[in-house]
Amino acid sequence: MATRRDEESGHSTDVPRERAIVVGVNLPDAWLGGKGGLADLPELAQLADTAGADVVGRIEQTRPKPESATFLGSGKLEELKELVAATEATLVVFDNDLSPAQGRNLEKFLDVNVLDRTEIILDIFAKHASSRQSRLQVELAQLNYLLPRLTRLWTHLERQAGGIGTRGPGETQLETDRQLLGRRIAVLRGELKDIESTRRTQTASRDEVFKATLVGYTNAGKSTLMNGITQAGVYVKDQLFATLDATTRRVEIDERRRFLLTDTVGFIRKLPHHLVESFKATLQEVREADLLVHVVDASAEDPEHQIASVDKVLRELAPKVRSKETPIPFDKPTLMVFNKIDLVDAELFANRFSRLYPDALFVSGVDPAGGLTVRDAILDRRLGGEMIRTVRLPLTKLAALSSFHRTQSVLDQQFDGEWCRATLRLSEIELNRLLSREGAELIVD
Ligand SMILES: Nc1nc2c(ncn2[C@@H]2O[C@H](COP(=O)(O)OP(=O)(O)OP(=O)(O)O)[C@@H](O)[C@H]2O)c(=O)[nH]1
Ligand SMILES: [Mg+2]
Repeated sequence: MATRRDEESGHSTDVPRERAIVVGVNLPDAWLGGKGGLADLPELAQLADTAGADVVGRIEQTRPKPESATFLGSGKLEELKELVAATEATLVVFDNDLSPAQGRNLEKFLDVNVLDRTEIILDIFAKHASSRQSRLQVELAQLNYLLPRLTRLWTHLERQAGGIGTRGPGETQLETDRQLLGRRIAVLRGELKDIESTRRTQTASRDEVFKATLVGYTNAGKSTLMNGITQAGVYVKDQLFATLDATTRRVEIDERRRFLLTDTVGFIRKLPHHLVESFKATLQEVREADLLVHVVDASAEDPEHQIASVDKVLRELAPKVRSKETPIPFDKPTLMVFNKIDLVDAELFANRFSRLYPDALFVSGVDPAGGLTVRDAILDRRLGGEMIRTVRLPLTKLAALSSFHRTQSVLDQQFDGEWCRATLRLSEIELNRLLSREGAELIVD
């Protein structure tokens, strides 16, 4: 059997590659409140490969709804069993999420490990987590996922210890009961909170500086662009979820032309909810950004689908911003960047997408000029489009006006009790920043 050295985690053990069959059930879009839709077997195969399995077979089925006990219908299930035998598969991976009972039934019938989409993504995250923060975040996501599935985990581990899907806290939590798991979850939450508050103290002094944050589908080329713009030396690899930790670097050409750029974890279609929850601290970078730089892989089979998936995750994050930190809902300014343009017919592609996204950039991150184009566009957005607006600001936040005073951009200022009313010359981004971060309110005359 093929072996592979686990370079990312630095472990020197040779991990045998599993042999996987990928299975997808196409369901009507509306099934289970929008959780249906078409399966994406090429992407699932990429996920399986990143997790450490060679894909030896594929099965796809279209159904009006899943079979309740086994997800697949009985005919397809027989076909799958035969394929498992013929290919000597050790693992079956479903693109759909399985209930604990479905997983158990399938494993019993097929006599191999069965994982669903969430489990395989959690496994990749476990494998790639290297910082203390990302390890805690992954463990929290895994425990939240395992809690309702403890019984299944037991039978699963009895069959084969150490395979895909059993990495991480699985082994160490084997003897524990639900209560113990609950306690561990509370400890993890506490530790993550501590890390987050330390990070906040460290970044408080950066508040004056403009923040741009790279977001996008996994493998779109965010880290490549980050390196092109900042020489940060971030890990780049042709695999899914290469980056799990947010990295921030300062870009400074001169005193006015400067900003902070942050590289973040990639998104994916149907990102497991446990991960979004656990990675809140990492995704905080997205909430704090003045400008989102949405990187899209132009060579992807369906770039629009990827854009929609990223927007969906961003929207999931947004309500939390609105309820707590931001009294006024707002859309974050976004710069669309179509990357890997060297892999497609550039003219044809730009023609098609510039109609939908008139301000988008079309670049190649592996070409140094690509990074520079994105850098200059960020600076344009930072400095361009000034307007005059009046805001009401709590007196405790007066410091937020100091940069406007320095650049003679405060046109009028009046005090009224606990509030200051100021008329400012500012960019859209600066306005959003006052509204979202400083508790300012826009006064519409
Ligand atoms: N041909 C080509 N390849 C690119 C380009 N940009 C990035 N790549 C390649 O695409 C792969 C993924 O790049 P990354 O920068 O790691 O992508 P990412 O968005 O950071 O991915 P995650 O961290 O996994 O979410 C790497 O193999 C890069 O070398 C580009 O403009 N052209
Ligand atoms: Mg990356």
